[in-house]
Amino acid sequence: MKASMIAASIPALPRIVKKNIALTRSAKLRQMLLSDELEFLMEAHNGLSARIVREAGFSGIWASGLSISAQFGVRDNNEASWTQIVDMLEFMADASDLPILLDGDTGYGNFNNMRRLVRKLEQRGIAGVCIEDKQFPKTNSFLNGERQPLADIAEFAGKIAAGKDTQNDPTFSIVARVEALIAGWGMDEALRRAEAYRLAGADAILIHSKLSKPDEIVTFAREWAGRGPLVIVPTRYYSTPTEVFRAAGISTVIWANHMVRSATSAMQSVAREIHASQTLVNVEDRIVPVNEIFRLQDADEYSAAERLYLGVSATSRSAVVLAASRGKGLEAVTTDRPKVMLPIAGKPLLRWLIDSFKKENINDITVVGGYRVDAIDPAGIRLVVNERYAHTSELASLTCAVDALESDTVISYGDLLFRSYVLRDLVEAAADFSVVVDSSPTGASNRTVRDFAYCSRSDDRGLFGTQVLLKRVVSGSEKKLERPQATAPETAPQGRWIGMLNVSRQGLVKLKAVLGELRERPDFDTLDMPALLNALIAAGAAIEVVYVHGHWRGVNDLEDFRRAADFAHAQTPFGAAPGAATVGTSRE
Ligand code: SPV
Ligand code: MG
Repeated sequence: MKASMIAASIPALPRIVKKNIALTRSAKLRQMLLSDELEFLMEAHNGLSARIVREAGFSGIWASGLSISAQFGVRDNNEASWTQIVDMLEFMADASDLPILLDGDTGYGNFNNMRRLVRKLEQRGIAGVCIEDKQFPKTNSFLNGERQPLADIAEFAGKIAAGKDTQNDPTFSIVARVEALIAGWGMDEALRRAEAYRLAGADAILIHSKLSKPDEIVTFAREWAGRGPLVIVPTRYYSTPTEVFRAAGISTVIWANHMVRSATSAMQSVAREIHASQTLVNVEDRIVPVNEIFRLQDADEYSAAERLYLGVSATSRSAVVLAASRGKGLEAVTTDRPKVMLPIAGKPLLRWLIDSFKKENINDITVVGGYRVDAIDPAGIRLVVNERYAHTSELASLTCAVDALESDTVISYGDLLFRSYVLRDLVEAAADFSVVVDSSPTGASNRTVRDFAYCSRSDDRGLFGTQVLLKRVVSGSEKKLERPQATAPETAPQGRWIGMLNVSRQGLVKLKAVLGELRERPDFDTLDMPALLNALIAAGAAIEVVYVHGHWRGVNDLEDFRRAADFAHAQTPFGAAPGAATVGTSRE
């Protein structure tokens, strides 16, 4: 019977007209095959390319056998096992919610292998499989296609029927690929096979051609006369206007290998360039930044989940350490290093601070260096530089670090030593802003007095849980210049701000805004951390006070430096430091 006569006896195919309803992936692929519009499947070969295809706007993915083999570095001859292919499909299905049509070669064996394949594909959310009527193991159709033996029609029809009988989801699609034109068997054979496969239950026919013109495809489509959806792969007749496919009544076009080919040409030129020039500088601006890879991997979702399941204090904290200054009063010992690299009881001041952060599980640590930044040991930190350190103050340094911050953050002077609980109590404070204030008598445990803290209540150490707010901080230099305003509690301050501020993720938004406003001021380069705290308070921020009573040290002059060693020894485990005899001899 001629194909056109069969067509006349077949009722019109049902059309799924409703779009935008929540469909499974299989239903979406079936809808694409049956829709009146010309649809497109784009090749992908791994999770990353599947994500890129989705973001480009495609509605479905062709999991190309050629491309998946190629990205494994093997030939398109069933050298990769079918389970390796299915493993890759799992990554693709996870990375993209698009329907995926697997290029299932010959079904990887006989009807029985086909049944198992269909079960495994359904389990992994794959929308359909295309099988071709060649013999296992196959060879790519464009490699000596005419020499490749075709499958027996009845055997192949049985394989299709076995697949259809196996699928659980009625919308899972099996596309039968006719290789008769590739193998040089002619149009009649192609039509005969397509019809047999349709009758065996195939949901669509893929008619393949290796000519550079679409003639065979157009003829086939005319003879086929709408008996079922037709799928084509115009790799060879690529210059054909897409309108020709529409006019021919094609259902779906597969762009079959263009992701792996474009990736290959990009990789070849970048590899060549880096090899020849022995530098990255020529390619950096011509390839995606690493952050784009993070975005495609959905790194933000991981961070959000981390906050949810590990708790905000677990790994999502950052710290910024202001360490740009040489240290006034310490010139004699800082010719070759900044203050933070002064050795205290055998290790640099900065390392004491970093170790304290790490103990609190704060691992994302940015240190802002300036003076002799080359002498700062960068191990375990992100080092940024305030190039204008000689002419600027603390807020200019903070600005160098703050834009990159997104999680809860401790901002700290670089010259602090403290007992562990001081940092722990600070990060455990629930407020958006919290500061550590030392309520011990001014000057008692620190010779150099700087940031006076005026608070809503003085430290009543018997009253745990009472919230105390910071009202104003007056820094040493500021105190000389201006008196606390009339609204601030007069007379004695309630303590001293030790130089540590904790800011929540939400608080960070406000801090960035206030810092942005301060940057507009002509005197910005002279502003210090107390100026920021006062500006935050003026902008309505509630800054909670965490009182301590001693138990910390700042290093501001040679005498502080000398005494710091005693304090540090007292923080060292028993038996670990020979000089630990000073434990308990002072208030620290
Ligand atoms: C594939 O993409 O692996 C295909 C299409 O099967 S083709 O390479 O044109 O045969
Ligand atoms: Mg293939």
